[in-house]
Amino acid sequence: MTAPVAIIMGSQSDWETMRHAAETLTALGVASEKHIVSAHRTPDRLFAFAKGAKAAGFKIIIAGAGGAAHLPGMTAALTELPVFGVPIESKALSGVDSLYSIVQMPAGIPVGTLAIGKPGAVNAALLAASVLALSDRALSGRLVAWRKQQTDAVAERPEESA
Ligand code: RP5
Repeated sequence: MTAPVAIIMGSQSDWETMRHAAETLTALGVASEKHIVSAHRTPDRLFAFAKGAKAAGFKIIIAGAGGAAHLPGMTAALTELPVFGVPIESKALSGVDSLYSIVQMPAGIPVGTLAIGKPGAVNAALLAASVLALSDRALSGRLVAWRKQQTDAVAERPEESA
């Protein structure tokens, strides 16, 4: 059976960020498939992947890319599946270039854009899990438990150093 979530990224160098999406999904018991799909370097692979994603059984695509980050938008143009974009923190412009490239989609082709870097990767996974949980009661329960654990881990007062 195909995993419900596909995590795609423009380069091997994006994995250090995108692994946080994969790890968060794993913690929630959601399977994911990971692929390197570059809009610039492997455009044919992008077309084949995005065109076939729905028929392959994926429900949600998380796409991470940096710099002139066309991957999430191009993917969204080629599939009706929900696409969540994660702007990778680039060296030259700290990911602002990635963010602007992903977030400012013209009306008609949506990309749900998350924060730059690791927070965006984690939140893309949580958002994907929330959508899947609408039709998966067990996952919904795991999501509630995950949030409770996060809440319980917050101390009431800061530890003061001696
Ligand atoms: C983008 O170019 C990738 O998503 C990556 O964030 C960026 C740099 O890629 P590498 O030069 O590290 O392969 O397409």
